[in-house]
Order: sequence, then structure tokens, then C-alpha cells
Amino acid sequence: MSGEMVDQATIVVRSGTGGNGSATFRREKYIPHGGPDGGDGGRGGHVYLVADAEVNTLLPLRYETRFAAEDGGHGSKNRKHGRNGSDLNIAVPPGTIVRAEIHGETYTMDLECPGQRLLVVRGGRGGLGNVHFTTPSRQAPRIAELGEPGEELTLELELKLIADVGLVGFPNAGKSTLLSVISAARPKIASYPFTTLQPNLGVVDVGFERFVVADIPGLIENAHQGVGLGFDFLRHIERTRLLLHVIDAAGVDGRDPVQDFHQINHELRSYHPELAERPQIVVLNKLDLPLAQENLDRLMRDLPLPRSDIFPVAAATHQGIAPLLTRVAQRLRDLPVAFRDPVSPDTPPLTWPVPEVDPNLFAIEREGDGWRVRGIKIERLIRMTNFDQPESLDRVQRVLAASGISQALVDAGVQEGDAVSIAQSSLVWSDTSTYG
Ligand SMILES: Nc1nc2c(ncn2[C@@H]2O[C@H](COP(=O)(O)OP(=O)(O)OP(=O)(O)O)[C@@H](O)[C@H]2O)c(=O)[nH]1
Ligand SMILES: [Mg+2]
Repeated sequence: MSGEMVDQATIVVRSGTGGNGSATFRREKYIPHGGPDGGDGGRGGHVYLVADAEVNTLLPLRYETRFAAEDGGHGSKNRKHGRNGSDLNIAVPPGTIVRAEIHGETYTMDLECPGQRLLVVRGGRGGLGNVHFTTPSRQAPRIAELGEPGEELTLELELKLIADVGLVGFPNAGKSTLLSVISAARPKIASYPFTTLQPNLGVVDVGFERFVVADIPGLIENAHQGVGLGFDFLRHIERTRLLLHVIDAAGVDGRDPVQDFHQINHELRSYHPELAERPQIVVLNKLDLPLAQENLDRLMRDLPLPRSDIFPVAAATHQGIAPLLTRVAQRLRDLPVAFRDPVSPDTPPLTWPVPEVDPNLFAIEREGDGWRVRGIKIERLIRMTNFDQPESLDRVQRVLAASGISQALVDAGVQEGDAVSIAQSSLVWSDTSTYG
């Protein structure tokens, strides 16, 4: 497809960080140390892309390119939970294609139907407050989790061009010539039939209005049965709102222009009855040729359309083009865009089809002179650990032991004093306490 106007944008989205859990204690009269009463942090806001039928361009996203959902509120005393951060909805036009790279893989999602939502980045979890960390041996836990950090992702957005207008007609009628005159598209033009082998799209600006025109290969008798090239391409214009029916008014190829008109409509009807019912504007082309001038009165009389929808033009010499485009823009204003059916608001959002991984799995690799531990659960724990709290460090050590990670490090040959990196943190291995 060749379309000179590409509607695209690159944005960076960030989900909210979870709120921190609280490590507070009840204050009671006469009791020096009341029990733990620190509440949990709230979840960070998610970021969604939402296909919105009211939006028809990605242009605003070229000016505002960074988006962040709200962070979760921190937990506080009296077991008070932090507020969840508000989710952020970014409106995009239906027909937007979204691309992102996640863990080195590129994913592509299609937001085609109005109302469709894509969860692009999840908000971080809220940290647990100290009420969760009491054990029989530890009645006053001075430990609470940090909120999980939000995620950042770069999104490449591209709006699929959906043709508003389809060009139909016999081969050689001048469809591609017309497209090249009304848009910046540069389709191949030649004096033999079937010059156009692939659909071309062109964007047409008329005043403040803009529409997309699709040029398809010429149709011939029995195109609907797959004769010629028409069959494959009729589907490209199935969703257009208006057809521009281009007729060689001079009959250069020796056919009668009125018969051409009926023949093409017969092919459209046979392919899809609905396609023949689509509003049409007829373009009588090649009016620069004497034969076309001779045919003109008869054509105006015999074509079963109001005169206001028949336009004599000479595409090759750019004659008669302006009133034609004004009429097309005017007709389109009253023709609704054929969106896909909207999805109901309670439909769950789409998510990236990232393969599911057991969160307990971990892997150990060398990193410089030290080691790196990877794994969903252990990385999340580390991100949510407040290393200022000695009891949090104990907790990390217990998890490392219980999950088998410590043993795996030993088996791999970890030495006293080695750096062990997990997520953004670097710990120092100590044989005596596992971690120092
Ligand atoms: N004299 C004259 N020739 C024209 C005019 N418009 C197009 N042509 C010629 O008609 C021939 C076919 O033009 P195209 O635009 O390739 O026709 P098409 O309908 O796209 O043809 P296919 O792609 O084969 O279906 C070319 O030689 C053009 O130069 C016109 O207004 N006047
Ligand atoms: Mg062509």
C-alpha cells in the first residue's frame, strides 16, 4: 500500500508505583509497646489504551508523549490502607496498531473496535504493612514492604488507514490517474489494462476535511467469479462508505461507456449485493478527448443517477476535479464511518500475549566478578524490600534459603564477599549469615 500520510506516534507510558506498607505500632496507655498496626500500601494505577470512536487521529500523541498513572498511597497506622492510584486511559482512534518490545520480544496488538482496551502497563503492588509480619516469636515486627515500582514501556502507535472512498471501474478508465491527481500517492499509470496490481491508498485534503481513497485494479466481466484481478481486491473496498465509479467516457478501448457502468455494477452486485447499494458518484473521464465530448449528452441522460452525482472530468489534464472533490467531501459528511461493532464496556481488557512463566522459577548467571539471580518472584521481593530495616534483610535471607536460591548459588561456586545482584540491588555473599 502506498499512502503518503502516515499517522503514527511514539509514547512512553508509566504505571503507578505501589504505596509503601507501614511499620507502625499501636499507642496504648500504660503499654510501652502496643502491637503492630501498619496498614498496606495501595496499588499503583494501570495504564490502558482505549479505542475511542470520537478520536480520529494520533496527532495529539505527537505533542504529549509521556504518560504516567498515579502512584498508590502509603499505608498508615490504625491498619489504614493506602488509596489505589487512579488508572490512566489514553484514547486512540479505532484502527490503531500498538507495538511494544517486552523482554526482547516485539508484540503487536490491534485496537479495532470502539471500546476495546489494552492494559499496557500494570500498576505496582502495594507493600504489606507490619501487621502481616507478626509471628509467635516476633510480636513487634519492624518491617514493612515498599510498594512495587511501576513499569515503563515505549509504545509505537500507528493508525491503519481505512479507505473512505473506493475507486471502481474497468481497467484503463483512469482510476490511478485520478488518485495521483487528487492525492500525493504515486500509483503506476499506463495505457494498458491491469496496470494496478495492488491496492493503493491516497489521502485527499479538501479544505479542512480529509478522506482516504483506495485505488484497486480494474474490474472486468465476471470479476466477481475471480476473472481478471478484481476478485481479490473487491474486499479492499468492502468497508468504504462511498464508491467513485470511473468511466472512460471516450470508450478508448472500444466499449460503450453506458454499458460499462451497468457491467461494473453487475459485478459489484454479484460479488456482494450490499456493495452495489453503496452510494456512488460517477466520474466521466477523458473529457479532453473528442469522442468523450460526443458521448457526454447521452451519458448524462442515460446514467440512472442524479446529475449532481455525475462529474465530467479530464483527470490527465486536471479538469473538473475541484467540484468533484467538494461533492465527495459533502457526501461523506452524511455517511457514517463503518466501524466494527463496539465491544461492551464490561469486556475484560486485552493484555500482551507474553508467555506465562512460573514466578517461582529462577536462574543464576555470572555477572562480572559476581552473580545475578533472575526470577519473577525473587526480583519482586527485592524491589519491595526496605533494606534499611534489619528484619527485612532477615526475611530476604529466609526466602533465599527456602526457595533454593542460596543452595543454587553455593552449587554454582559463590564465594565469601561475592556480589550477588537481584533486580536493582546488589548484596554481598557471606558464608556465615548467608548475607552480610
Ligand atoms: N486522454 C486522457 N487519457 C487519460 C485520462 N486519464 C487517464 N488517461 C490515460 O488512460 C490510461 C489508463 O490510466 P490509468 O490511470 O492507469 O487507468 P486505471 O483505471 O488505473 O487502469 P488499471 O490500473 O489498469 O485498472 C493511461 O494511459 C492514462 O494516461 C484523461 O483524462 N484523458
Ligand atoms: Mg490503475
